[in-house]
Amino acid sequence: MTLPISADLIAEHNAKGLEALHEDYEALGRKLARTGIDIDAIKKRVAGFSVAVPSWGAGRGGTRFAKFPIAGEPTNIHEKLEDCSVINQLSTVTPRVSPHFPWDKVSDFKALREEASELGLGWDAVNSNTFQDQVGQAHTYANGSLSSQDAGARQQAVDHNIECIEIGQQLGSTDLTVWVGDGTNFPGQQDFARSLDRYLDAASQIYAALPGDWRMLLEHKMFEPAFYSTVISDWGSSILAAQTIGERCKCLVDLGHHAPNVNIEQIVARLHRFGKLGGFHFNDSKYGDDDLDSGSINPHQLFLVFNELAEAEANPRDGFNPSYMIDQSHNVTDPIESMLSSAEAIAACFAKASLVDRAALHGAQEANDTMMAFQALRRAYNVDVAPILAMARVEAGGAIDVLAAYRASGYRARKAQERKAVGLGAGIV
Ligand SMILES: [Mn+2]
Repeated sequence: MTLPISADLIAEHNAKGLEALHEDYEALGRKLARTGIDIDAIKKRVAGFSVAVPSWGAGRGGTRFAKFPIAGEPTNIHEKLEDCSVINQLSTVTPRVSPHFPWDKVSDFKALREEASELGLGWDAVNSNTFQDQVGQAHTYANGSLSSQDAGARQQAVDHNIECIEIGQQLGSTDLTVWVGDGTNFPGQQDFARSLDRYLDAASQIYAALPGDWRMLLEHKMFEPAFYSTVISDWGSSILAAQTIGERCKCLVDLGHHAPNVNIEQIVARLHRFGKLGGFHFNDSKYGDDDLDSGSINPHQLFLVFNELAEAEANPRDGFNPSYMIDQSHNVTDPIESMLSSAEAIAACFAKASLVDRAALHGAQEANDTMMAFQALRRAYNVDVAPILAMARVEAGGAIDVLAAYRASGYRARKAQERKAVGLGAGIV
């Protein structure tokens, strides 16, 4: 394995903070022990946690209006993998990359799998793209893809998704994530029932091509690019579709794809209750699908989502295997820094949810002791889990302070010398 950041640099960086980290870890350990929590057990749980990064997240995103590239940005999947490797090396919680096709298309996927493996990376869910036309394609998606009235466009979208599955098999993925931008901008533009019928029929054809150990994850989104109606607009449409399509068809929750102020943690619990919780796209949002960095706006919501996940894990019903991924648009930061910071925010909420005294919470719920039920959550949320995360990272070869180590590495400046410049252009994702 040849990793992009030298182990010496990380060790040198860690040497400066190791003594303070041990002090902080031991102090927190004593504090948690007073409430019967073994800090090493929490650290072990944290060490087992991981979240995938999207290949497209390695590049600068944009708004619907513009994109402002930075020097040293990746220009192809090979360079994106290298950047993803940096994120995993320092954070130790992002060992998988989620690719997007045709954006990440190469001629030899076996070689790409090897290349990733050399960088310490595996592959997460494969993402199809039927929300934009590709040069030379026979049918336009201007009026929809899986739900289009045009049978040719529907077939083309089905075929593309099946091709994504075939690519994913070569990479070693076992999930296909399907998000369609299908919808309308005008009342009356399409018939709500018939467009959903067409979607279900086409999606079922994709499902029929799914290998036995694969899952199909349906990602709903309330609006954008369509601003009046969207075919799979909410978790209700998503679970109905997943139930219609088949057992291994599950729902994927992108935190930014809901109406403002929707209780997402309750949606998580509902989806789990019916065996349809497939995965997450983590990001944060203030107004809509803002794709801001995870935990940057509403870290408490992220904690509450992980609290429901901890409940679900403890009570798995028909199984518990959600796929975790970051899905953000990094418009004003170095994407590597954003994903380092986000991975830490996500792991922190996972750790805090692990600290919740479930017996106390459930006891208070049973006794209708509202304040103590709330306090069971609040006590865990208030704990600064940074020493646990840092210790887990150090033990796995990562950095105590991920951002400081990244900046000390001079990685981006080095890439600015090596890589060709990314063009300007409209923003997407
Ligand atoms: Mn998403």
